[in-house]
Amino acid sequence: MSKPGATAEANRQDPKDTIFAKIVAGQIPCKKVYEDDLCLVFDDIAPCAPVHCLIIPKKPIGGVSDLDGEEHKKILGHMMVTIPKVAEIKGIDGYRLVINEGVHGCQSVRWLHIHIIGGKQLSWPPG
Ligand code: D5M
Repeated sequence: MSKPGATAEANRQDPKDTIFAKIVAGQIPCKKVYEDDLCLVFDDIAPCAPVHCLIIPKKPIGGVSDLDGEEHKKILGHMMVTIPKVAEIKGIDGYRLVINEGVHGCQSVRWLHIHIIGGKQLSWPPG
């Protein structure tokens, strides 16, 4: 089943024109969970579990298929080591990380983000 918004048009968007660019710029509000120089974490607007956050880089990166080079390695590594801090803030000790990439991956916002999903017993496979 496809997801509303995960369209070819959305996935052609320049990351700088996405809603997450506006969140990073402080032009629209978010429920902030954590922030530092490289990344921002906020609650997903449409949570699929009791805890559902998004961790995003502050620099515009469209998605996994745009990753390249040392700066991106640093940013992604930093995001990964930030995730346990987010889990601690949210009080969860088990969770799932999801990155949707492109139309077939159901990505709807073309700014790289990792979903952090938890706060309940999750099932597998995700489908
Ligand atoms: O995930 C994109 C996610 O972004 C989706 O779960 C909804 C969420 N979203 C969209 N707009 C907002 C705002 N304004 N605040 C918080 N969360 C938002 P994807 O994997 O691209 O489908």
